[in-house]
Amino acid sequence: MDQRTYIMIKPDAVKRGLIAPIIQRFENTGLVIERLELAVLTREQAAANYVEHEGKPFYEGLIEYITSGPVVKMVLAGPEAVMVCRKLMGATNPRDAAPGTVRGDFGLTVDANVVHGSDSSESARREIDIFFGE
Ligand code: IDP
Ligand code: MG
Repeated sequence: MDQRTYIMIKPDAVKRGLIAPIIQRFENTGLVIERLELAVLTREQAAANYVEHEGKPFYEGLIEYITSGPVVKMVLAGPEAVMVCRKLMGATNPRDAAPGTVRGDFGLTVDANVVHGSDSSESARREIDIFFGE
């Protein structure tokens, strides 16, 4: 059965001109892009997306960073979409991410790690509502 996931190309990657090669990686999986939009996140959207990290040392920097410029918001759909995308993204810290993954190939630091992707089907529903709800 098809599953949906929320994927976001973060501001560092947009600024570096990496939108096309990153979208290519996701398209290569066979998943279907259902929604696609360039936008600057509001602070409210950023806080809602990262609510689980509130209070952590990196939280303020994360909110500042993710609202610092345009991102590409996407909904991808297909079999095991959440797991397929998390595998493709690689580890949170690009230094630990395997070559061939998006973070491994395009990222360098944990605070600017190129992409966001939902970590479960539940998170995906919540995040799609935050970013594409009315
Ligand atoms: P994920 O993006 O792989 O799901 P999470 O642990 O959910 O990783 O963290 C969310 C985001 O917060 C990461 O993508 C990264 O940008 C940032 N982050 C996580 N841990 C750190 C840290 O130790 N220092 C700075 N930023 C961090
Ligand atoms: Mg996460």
